[in-house]
Amino acid sequence: IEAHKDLLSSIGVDVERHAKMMGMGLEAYKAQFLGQPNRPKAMEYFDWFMSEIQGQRIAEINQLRAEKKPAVGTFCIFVPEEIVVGAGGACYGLCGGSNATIADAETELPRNICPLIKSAHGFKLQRTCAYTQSSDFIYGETTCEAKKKAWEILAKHHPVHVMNIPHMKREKDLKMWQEEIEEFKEHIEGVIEQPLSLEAMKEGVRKVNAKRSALQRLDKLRSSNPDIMPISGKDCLWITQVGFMDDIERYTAKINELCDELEERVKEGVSVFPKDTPRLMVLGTPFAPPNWKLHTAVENTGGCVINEESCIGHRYFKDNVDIEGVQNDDELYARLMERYSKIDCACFTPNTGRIDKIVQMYKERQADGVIYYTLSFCHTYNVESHLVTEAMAKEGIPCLVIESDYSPEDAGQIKTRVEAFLESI
Ligand code: BJ8
Repeated sequence: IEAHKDLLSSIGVDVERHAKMMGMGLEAYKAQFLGQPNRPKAMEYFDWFMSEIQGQRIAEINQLRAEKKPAVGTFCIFVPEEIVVGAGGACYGLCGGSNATIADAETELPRNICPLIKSAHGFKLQRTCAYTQSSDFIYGETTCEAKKKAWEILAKHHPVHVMNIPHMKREKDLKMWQEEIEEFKEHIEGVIEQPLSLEAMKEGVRKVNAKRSALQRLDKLRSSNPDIMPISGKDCLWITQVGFMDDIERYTAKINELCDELEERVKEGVSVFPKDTPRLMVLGTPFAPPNWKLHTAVENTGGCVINEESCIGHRYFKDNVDIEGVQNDDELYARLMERYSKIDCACFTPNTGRIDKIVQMYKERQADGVIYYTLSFCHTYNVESHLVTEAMAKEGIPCLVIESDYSPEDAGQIKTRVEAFLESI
């Protein structure tokens, strides 16, 4: 970061406060990640990324901007990154996982809303997220009530566009959704000041499909063999988090390198956890970095996380976009809409497909239990937990529900509850 001080200052980052924040983040990373036993060698790259998360990567993004390529910040996996990547730009997740910005956010937002929204808002007020500061605009969406209204306040501080995501998936809703994707493309054309060709967009789809395929490969390797867990759940969570920030081609190559190593580990029977370790799936709201609290609690108390049914997880990479036979822009928008409307966020009603998927994933992975995790005040996931836990009980699947925020105060209590849960399964 020291090497990029001038750049950070030129994009409006509060350099001093930012350095303190990064210092805390690095310490937390060192304490929670580096001491894990027998980590794969390929994790070195992801450790390096942590050290350059607000340094070299920010320089790369700003280099793209200097070349008139778009830099788009998001808080949701509904934003079609294929179009940004097709335009040669970067589409990334913004900071929103830290408790350290919440007090500032509460000067403008109510206390009793989701910590993710408050944290992100606080990062903007403090000017301590170099990704936010580097973005041409933030692309918001109308998924939950709190986000939808918070964009109006965030727009006082940074350019914001909002994508209207429907809450049902009827034909008329999907038609509107497709139009929103087209409008998004027009915004990107506004940044690059030239039309974006069909071929460029298809190239964007190919690159994002390759990234998702690599993550699908990792998901299989970490969870398919009940006796061999070749990598920790916490490392996999971090790897997925990195995917929301890193250069797409470098990242895809690094995931595939890691997967080659994990394949060898599986062949040789190398596991980072003992054979009878309870294997858990985590369901629910996203884990924005540095929110590693739940994974740390599970893996420090004798369990292992084998999958995140989350937007920083399986929901993000489970489906690719099929562009076979696409002849024109409208057909491409339709294929993007088809893919994005498969996302089973709790903002939809009804959302029964999510429950069927959870049961199927649980059986395929031969898991031993699930933890339903929601951020406090996330009404959609909190309410939907009733339907999910009911379905889990019907299937005989052990389930623990945890609601938490970003404060460190409940870490001990979560650990105790996880410990008791692990003993019971
Ligand atoms: S597709 S889960 S990333 S909206 S901000 S809904 S936690 S109260 S992030 Fe999400 Fe897109 Fe859906 Fe996924 Fe709840 Fe908080 Fe709202 Fe949140």
